[in-house]
Amino acid sequence: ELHYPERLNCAAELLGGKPPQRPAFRTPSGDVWTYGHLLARVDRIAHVLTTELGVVPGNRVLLRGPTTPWLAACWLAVLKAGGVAVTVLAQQRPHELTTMCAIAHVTHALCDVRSVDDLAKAEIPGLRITTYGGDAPDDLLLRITGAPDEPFTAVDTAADDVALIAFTSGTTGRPKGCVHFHRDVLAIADTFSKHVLRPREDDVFTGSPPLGFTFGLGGLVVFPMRAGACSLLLEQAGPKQLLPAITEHRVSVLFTAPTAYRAMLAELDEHDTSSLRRCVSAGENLPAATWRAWHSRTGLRIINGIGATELLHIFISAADEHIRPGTTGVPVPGWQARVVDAEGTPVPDGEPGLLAVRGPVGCRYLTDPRQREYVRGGWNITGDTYVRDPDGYFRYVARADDMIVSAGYNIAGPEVEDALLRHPDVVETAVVGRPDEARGQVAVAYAVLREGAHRDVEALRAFLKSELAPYKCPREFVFLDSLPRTATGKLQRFRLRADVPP
Ligand code: 3SK
Repeated sequence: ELHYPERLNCAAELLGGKPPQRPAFRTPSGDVWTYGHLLARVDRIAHVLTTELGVVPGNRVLLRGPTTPWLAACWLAVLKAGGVAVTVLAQQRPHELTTMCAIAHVTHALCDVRSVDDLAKAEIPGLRITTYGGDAPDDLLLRITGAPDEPFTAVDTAADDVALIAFTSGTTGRPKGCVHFHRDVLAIADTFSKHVLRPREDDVFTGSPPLGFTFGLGGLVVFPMRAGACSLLLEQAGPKQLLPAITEHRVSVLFTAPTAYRAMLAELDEHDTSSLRRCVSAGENLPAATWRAWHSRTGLRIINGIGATELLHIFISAADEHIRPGTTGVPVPGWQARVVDAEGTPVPDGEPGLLAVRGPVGCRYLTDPRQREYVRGGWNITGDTYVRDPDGYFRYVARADDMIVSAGYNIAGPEVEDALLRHPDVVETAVVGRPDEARGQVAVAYAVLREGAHRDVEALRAFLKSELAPYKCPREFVFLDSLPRTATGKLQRFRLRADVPP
């Protein structure tokens, strides 16, 4: 069990006791922020927040911008000043921002000047927006040059004061604000990172998830800082940028999504990835085919994990020789997991049911009735269908609403996708159910093919029939240039079900 002091400010904790000359953040353009620089800049921002911008403890401060050290410093400064960081994505549009600010009662915003237009268009009464990175006289970075160059004493927050409000739109729309405490921020580092990732001080982290997504906030800021390591923050972090960044900066810890691992395979030979020692995949299910292909090309065993914005980070995973491709792993130390039926009763091993978890972080939606569906009897019901194998490993089946029931057969879309991904021409795929009068539903496969590949439905069908029971083979195949995804990269199956591709 984790024990934290009653009074705890997680930003002060992450910044404290670090050798000032060690690198904390780097950028692709060669900037290096040592822990000493970081602390000094965070303190100056905190001074400006509390003296010039009128932030008082408990105020909710929106943070928005591409992944840069300045965004990370603003996040730390808001927390150190006792504020509540409300993290959103740089891609979110005025309407979405209006909704999120209303839900979270946001009073202030710190926004990268390049992302401010949509925020300025949002209708948020009384919102005080301060930009950073621009050349306006009231830009935050100019203001901090005039701020006192002296330590800022962290606000004496309680371990269970609110530190963070993170939004999840899920894969269906309607945002929910998830409240997290100061102790939760440390708990994700002291569970998944400490026991599964096991970072070292000399590690260099990088990855694709933005800091407005808790997968990125944990993986690229909290975990490296907790370990005193360095994080390379990339504004552009698609597969095309990740590989050269790994080579150039000798990256050792990589956080990205299954589709990026798959996409990087095509260009692996052109890059030196020998510095990598840990590769983490989350955000979506990692197909065994992708795990195996990455392992055979790099010798590295991808650490698969399932996390949720509601629970801040990863709660089921496995490390090193305990990793089993095709499974997510076992509960991370500190977490418990089981598979239950609709009434919350555990189902026998080997049978599919709803994943239920509990641990040091819990789901707390801000005034949303969906809280009652997510937390039942003290367990968080994540909305995923899982099977627990008799040896205690958890295997992903589908999102609970992604099971396809066709002519009485249950078909798990991800299983068919995994089989399709074993075909050398298939780069990405999604298999969903479409209503059908005769069969209830039929399975439809959407696929993105390798450049130049022939769109040969019969060949794909024949391939699938050699891999799966025939009833699992999709009735229809649709070829797309890309699949519809949320801003955090999650597949929007509901759009495919409704036949609304990107
Ligand atoms: O939403 C997710 O899939 C996720 C995965 C890992 C860590 C955090 C999150 C929110």
